[in-house]
Amino acid sequence: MSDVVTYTRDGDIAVIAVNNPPVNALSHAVRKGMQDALRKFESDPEAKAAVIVGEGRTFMAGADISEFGKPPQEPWLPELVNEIEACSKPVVASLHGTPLGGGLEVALGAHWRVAQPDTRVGLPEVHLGILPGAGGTQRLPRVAGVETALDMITSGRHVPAAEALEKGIIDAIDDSGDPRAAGVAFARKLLAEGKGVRRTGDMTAAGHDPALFDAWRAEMKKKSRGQLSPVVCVDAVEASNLPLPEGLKRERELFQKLHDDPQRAALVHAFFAERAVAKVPEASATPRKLEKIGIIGGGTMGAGIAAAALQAGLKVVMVERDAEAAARGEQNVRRNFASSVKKGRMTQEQLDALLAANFQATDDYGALSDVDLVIEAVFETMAVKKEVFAKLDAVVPEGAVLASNTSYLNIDEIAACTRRPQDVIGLHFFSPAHIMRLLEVIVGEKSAPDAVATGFLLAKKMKKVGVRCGVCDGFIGNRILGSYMKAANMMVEDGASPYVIDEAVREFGYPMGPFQMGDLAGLDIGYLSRRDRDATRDPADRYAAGFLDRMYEKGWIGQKAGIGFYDYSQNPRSGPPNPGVMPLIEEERKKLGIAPREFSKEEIMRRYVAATVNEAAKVVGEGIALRPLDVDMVSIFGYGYPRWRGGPMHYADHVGLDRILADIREFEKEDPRFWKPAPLLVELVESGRKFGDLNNA
Ligand code: T1G
Ligand code: NAD
Repeated sequence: MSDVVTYTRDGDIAVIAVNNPPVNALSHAVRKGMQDALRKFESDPEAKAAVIVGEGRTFMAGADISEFGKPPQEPWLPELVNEIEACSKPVVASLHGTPLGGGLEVALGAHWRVAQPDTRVGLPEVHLGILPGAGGTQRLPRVAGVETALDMITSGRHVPAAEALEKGIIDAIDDSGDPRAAGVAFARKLLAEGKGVRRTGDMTAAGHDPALFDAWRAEMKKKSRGQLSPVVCVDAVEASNLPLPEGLKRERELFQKLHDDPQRAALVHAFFAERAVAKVPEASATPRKLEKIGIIGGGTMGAGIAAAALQAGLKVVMVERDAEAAARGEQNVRRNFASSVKKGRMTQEQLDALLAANFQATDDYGALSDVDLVIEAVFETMAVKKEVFAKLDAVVPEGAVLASNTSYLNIDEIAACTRRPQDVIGLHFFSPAHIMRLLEVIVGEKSAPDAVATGFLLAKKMKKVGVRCGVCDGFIGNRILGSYMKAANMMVEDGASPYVIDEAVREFGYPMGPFQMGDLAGLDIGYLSRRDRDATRDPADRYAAGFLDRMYEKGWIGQKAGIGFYDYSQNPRSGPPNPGVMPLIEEERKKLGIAPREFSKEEIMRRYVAATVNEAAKVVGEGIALRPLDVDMVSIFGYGYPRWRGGPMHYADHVGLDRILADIREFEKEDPRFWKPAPLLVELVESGRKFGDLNNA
């Protein structure tokens, strides 16, 4: 037998145990070991039934994703699952942890399934740009019906054991806490009841209706904004009314089509990158205690951060300027929980109890005397930040971590106004902070490794994706945003319509275009930050924001004013173009003496991508971001970058760095200052390397 699969017998029950930490991925060695064990079971006269079980924290959590793109090795998973199903003696899958993807497909190939109460089953392949390729699209509809299969396979959601039992995916729940014993007991009970094999393939998938599939396909097309797998998953489930062998053949064709599409590589890159971002130099440091946090400021961000902290089980003390503002801060926190109460995820009583037990709003900085970490989220001016940090330095316990949620300001300058710069970091959340998953962890010159590690611990507790950033203006995300926004503004001045730019960017896969996003965040924020920089802006740099200043002066600042680039008078969240914008832009062009020209959507995206990648290459080249994958995660989790493109750096590798550099060199002729190629990009092109080569550095 192999070292990852064992075959033992408990009386007349064979036990096939998989032990391939950390998640029993169905690697080649596991598949081979299982096939050998199955064949031993079939030929073992003493064994009347078999149990398949996973050792450690979970049943098999799927195929080994790290094998994707490599030459497939026999036995293939679909064949192994067919072999399990074809066994002449009953096979029980005993589930615990997260039987996902190929793991659940193995279980669906087995004749019976028993699970521990906290088991969560699912077919999340859609998130990897593929579909369940070992029979899941054919066997799940047979045990649970077409509608459930469509829901689970297109959403990839993890289904708790109780619901799986109700839906017929599993046959029983065992709360012994011992999957091996549970499987053996269940198999014994089967034999005692004279029950034998029960092949899923022989069952019929209930609920087939062509109209249902058309409706799901249309819905997936709308929701997936260009991602292929959700739509193709529907096509695969539709084949489950065919005899199993034909359905499996159809599934294989569709699987291969998705497997060979660049979206698969992009989504697999995103899967591993999402886990790699936590691998930072400070990860070996022991985080400090983290049970109670302070939040300074109860506005948009302070209240969002407080809600995220409370959801993560932390105690929160919010400090505002005065009692009235503190009360307003509490109301803002309550508002952030409103949709959870409305959707029944929690009751009003539970919310009241949570706030009573774990939340305090005050204007007394003294209330921070026992916090482990404090996050400042007050007005974005250096003077106010310094005043607050000086106060914190006086009241917060020694050893606590002091963090700022500043969007742009210099963390080292803020730290310098305390006696403990080693305890100061930046924690840059994204609005709404209780929903957005990105958290930029800013490491100052003097930040201690365990202070940084505490920032990452907070990210983990809040189920956020923490990304390490060095100190620079705008850190990773806002700095790169500044570059592609400037490219968009320059195109508007030169003749492009902001509405066509928004359309092109949406068609690329973003949820919204740059001018829609400006309206959402508020054009006043950009205006105030430009005024902040008037004194330091180099007059040689193109300004390209005159039309935005004119809009600000007219009060067209976006959703919060009901009018911006779009008119929100009918709907606070979306509306038709504001008819006053184009005449205003044409007026600005005249003033600047610019003869407008045509921009195709193709050119718009070449410039948008080039500006993004060029600035991102500077951010990586300067060490602000540790690796290109960190930029990809910031863009995906904080700026709506389409995950199925893998992030701007992965996408740049896909397009070809030489092509992007060629574009930049072409644009450089118009503006050698803005379009100066990033040294790292030039170096990679000259050495024939890719951003991806730097991800394992
Ligand atoms: N293959 C390879 N490595 C995997 C893996 C997998 N399937 N799942 C996890 N890992 C690694 C992961 O990279 C990390 O490594 C470590 O395990 C712990 O993971 C034919 C083809 C199971 C819910 O999509 O959703 O089957 O960073 O940090 O938060 O239809 O991992 O420590 O070096 O995420 O406790 C379908 C993917 C595959 C499940 C555990 N299966 N995994 O979460 O730990 S496609 C999936 C997860 C398929 C068939 C097709 C989660 C988890 P490292 P972790 P976690
Ligand atoms: P906001 O105006 O909504 O809230 C700021 C709050 O700070 C106000 O309630 C104010 O009363 C309080 N405050 C001001 N001075 C104080 C003091 N000395 N002591 C205690 N409280 C004080 O602003 P916001 O949008 O929540 O932004 C806060 C910070 O977060 C800024 O640095 C901003 O750049 C940053 N940020 C904002 C966003 C966003 O999208 N709004 C995103 C990321 C980061």
